[in-house]
This record gives sequence, structure tokens and C-alpha cells, in this order.
Amino acid sequence: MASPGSADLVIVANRLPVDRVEEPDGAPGWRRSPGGLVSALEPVLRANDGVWIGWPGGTEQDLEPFQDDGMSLVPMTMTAAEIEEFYEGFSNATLWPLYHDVVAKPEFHREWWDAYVTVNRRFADKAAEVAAENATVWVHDYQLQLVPAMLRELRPDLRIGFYLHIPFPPAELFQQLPWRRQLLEGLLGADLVGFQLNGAAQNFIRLVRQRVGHKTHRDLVYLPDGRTVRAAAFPISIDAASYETLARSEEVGQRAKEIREAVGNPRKIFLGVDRLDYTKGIYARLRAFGELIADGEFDVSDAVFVQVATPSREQVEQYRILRDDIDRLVGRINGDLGRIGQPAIHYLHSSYPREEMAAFFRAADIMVVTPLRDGMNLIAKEYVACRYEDDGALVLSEFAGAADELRQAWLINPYDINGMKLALREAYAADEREVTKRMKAMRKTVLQHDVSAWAESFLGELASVRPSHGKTVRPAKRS
Ligand code: GDG
Repeated sequence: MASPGSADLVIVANRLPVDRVEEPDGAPGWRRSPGGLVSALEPVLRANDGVWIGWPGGTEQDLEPFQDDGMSLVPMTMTAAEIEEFYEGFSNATLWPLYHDVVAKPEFHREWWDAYVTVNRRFADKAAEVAAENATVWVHDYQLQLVPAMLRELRPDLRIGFYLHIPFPPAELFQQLPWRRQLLEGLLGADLVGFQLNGAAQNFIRLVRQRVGHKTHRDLVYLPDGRTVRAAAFPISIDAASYETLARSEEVGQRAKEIREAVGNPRKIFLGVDRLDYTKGIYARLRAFGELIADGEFDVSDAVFVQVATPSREQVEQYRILRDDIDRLVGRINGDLGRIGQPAIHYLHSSYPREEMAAFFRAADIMVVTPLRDGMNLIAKEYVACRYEDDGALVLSEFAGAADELRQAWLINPYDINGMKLALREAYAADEREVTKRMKAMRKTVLQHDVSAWAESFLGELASVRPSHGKTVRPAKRS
């Protein structure tokens, strides 16, 4: 067993919650990247002498652990080759498309897998070094699925939790992976494996039974060494109260007015906000809107679409192709249907501060969230949190995890363009009472189940799982 460190709670995630910036004096510094996960975990980290292990981005080597605003951060290094093979390769060109219904073709390369193992090992070694005796370690997401088992081997005393932020695919797709058993065994190093939805937890349990051969019952896996692993759903959320406060502020209200004016004060503004990712269904959504204008259902002076697409994973080929496709589509729609000073689609390929995002949410009458597959989709929840006047319509894909909770949205199948057009028209024409009734119900859900409730429920469950089952389990039959 590795000798213990002093942290009672260790968060292990691919990214650290800070970005490298240049201070005014030219020296390198850190800036906190705002996000729900950080705000939810920060109080827990402080209360437990916690540390956060992650990669700060870039290839800078020899970074020392540091404190940022009372949080202890441990930066992990990555070489340029590892960024290419582990991050852009195995994480984002193998696992990401495979776990999202294969909406793009996953690539399988043995060197990428080797880099995935190497980087996972480095994260596990670091976690083993900093965790105190009997500490809790919470590992996050698809980039680090081998860490639980690697860490368990080094430190059997630890309580280990794992949370997957993206969907977990059905067996029929997962089976394609040449390294399917290794990944399942990696996850089984945890005491508790959390997913966004119950269906994902069930997919995992079924795969463990079929592919690793362990005995399972409902949400439990019984391992031959006497350990029990639980797989369950913990739908993630946002810091809803802080979004609402931001949306209510004078500045954001003023900025929302300016945005409406800048796009010509149309009757209704439709809004899409996404990382520029092929899972988000941006192409089909814009096509549906373009057709509604071409069909004469909407006029460009009455209905305007604002699409914010945050740059993402630009080194990965599929993302470059997507960017070109969207550029061409927007150009064609605006060229065919726009007028001088009145494009049908305002397309912004850029990222914005949180305040500006809140202003977009305040300015938009209809939020359009149409992923082909999405673990949860926080944007949908952020829109709802910002609509403190109980107005605004949400058009939401059935294939986003958020659709399980936000039942009062206009739910659509993003593969059905006509169905999507119908929902956009309905949301456009809906009367105020209908919109308010739906939004009120969604707000209740989002404000109650916020990100702190999510973190508490995961950590509460992790604290209470009984690590050993005391059953006699025969060695695994493998297929
Ligand atoms: C993964 C899963 C799951 C985006 N652009 C800007 C910006 N953002 C913020 C949003 C939101 C977050 O990034 C995006 O979260 P999503 O949930 O929409 O999507 P993914 O990035 O794919 O996240 C997803 C999530 O993990 C959590 O478990 O819900 O299913 O795929 O918070 O607001 N924030 C700022 N400027 C931007 O330009 N400030």
C-alpha cells in the first residue's frame, strides 16, 4: 500500500477548475473557470481538507501544487503526444462518439489506448499519494475510467466514487470497443458508480454481467473478493440560485434589452447555445428554422434565431468538419432568406462570460436545445433558472438527460425535422398562460434539485455503501 497523504477528500477530474493566464506583470497566474461542479464541490472541499487533481491544459511541465482562493489544486502534466493520443484521440475521438450513440464514427487505435492507460495510471498514482488513510476519492468522467481500479490496487483503504457525466451506451454499441473488459473492470474499482440516468446504470450492470461475468442483483455487483459495487443514477444540476440572482441584476437586464435591439426587436427570439459539437444537433435545428422561414411560417422581421456556438476540440477532425458544415448552412440560409440588416440567423462562434450568457437567456423567448444524445444538458437548466418571471418556452430533445426532469418542455425528436418544425411553431404561437404554466413547473424542479443537492446525494450515498457483501461468489465466467 502506498503511504497516505493528508487529504480526506480528493476530486480527480481531467481538468482543474482553473485556467493558465498572464498576470498584468507578465508572470503566469491562474483564473478560476466558473462552473457548477466547482461551486458545488468547493464548500465540501474546504470542509474536508480536500484537494482537486487535474490537468490545467497545455504542456507546461514541473507545475507545483498550489492554493487558489482556499482550494488546494494539484496540476497534472501532459505531453504534446499525450494530448493528441489520450485527450483528442481516445477520449474525444473514440469514447465520446461511441458513448453518444455513435453519431460520429469512433476511431479505434492501439496507440491511443496505450496513452489512455499511461495517463490514467499517472492520475491514480497521484490520488494514491495525496489521499489520507480511509479518505474519499471522487473520480470524474470518461477520460479516467481506469483510475478507480488502479487506485484500489494501490490503496485498498479508500472509499472510491466514480461519476460519468456523459451517457453510458447500450451493450450493443459498447461491445465494439476492443478494450471493453478493461474499461468495465476499471470502473469496478469504485464502491459507487454514478450515472445521469437510470438507463445508463442498467446498461452498465448488464454489461458487467455479460462481459465480466460477475453476479449482479438490481443495482449491485458482487465481486469475488467480497466487495460490492453499486451503480445508480444521480442526475446532475446547476447552481440555480446564483443563475437567478445574475439574471435579476440590473446589468444583465439592461444587456438583454440591448441584445434584443441589436437583432432588430423581433416579435420572438429563438436561442441556441452549445459547445460546437456534433452531438448537440445544431445542424438539424437550424435547418428546421430555415425551412419555417422558407415555407412562409415565420418572417425574418418577426422571428430571429441567435445561435451561440462555443469553440470546442478544434484539433479533432470531426469538429473541423462540423464547423465548416454549420458555416455553410448559416451562409446559405442567410443568403437565401435574409434581408439587408435582417439575417434569419445570427451566428456567433465565440465564448462569453457568464453575465453575457445570462443576458442571452433573458433576451430569448424560445430556447432550442436539440441534442442527438446528451448526458444531461445544463444549458436547458440554466435557461430555466434565468426565467424568474416564469416566461419563456423551452424546446428540448427527448435524447437529452434533462428531458427526464423537464417534462413540461416542448419535447422533440431531433431526427424528425417536421416534428421539430411543429414544436418551434407551437412554442412561437403558445399563449402566455400556457408558457407560464410550463415554465413554473420546470423552475420548481430546477431550483429544488440544484447542484449542491446532487453532490450531497452522491457523497451521502458513497459514505453509506457497504463495501463488502459477505456472500460466496464463484470466480467470474467471462464471455
Ligand atoms: C457534459 C455533458 C452534462 C458553454 N459555453 C459557454 C459556457 N458554457 C457552459 C454552459 C454549461 C456548460 O458550459 C455546458 O454544459 P452542457 O451540459 O450543456 O454540455 P457539455 O459541455 O457537453 O457537458 C453534459 C455536463 O457534462 C455536466 O455533467 O450535462 O451532458 O456532455 O454550464 O453554461 N459558459 C460560459 N461561456 C461560454 O461561452 N461562461
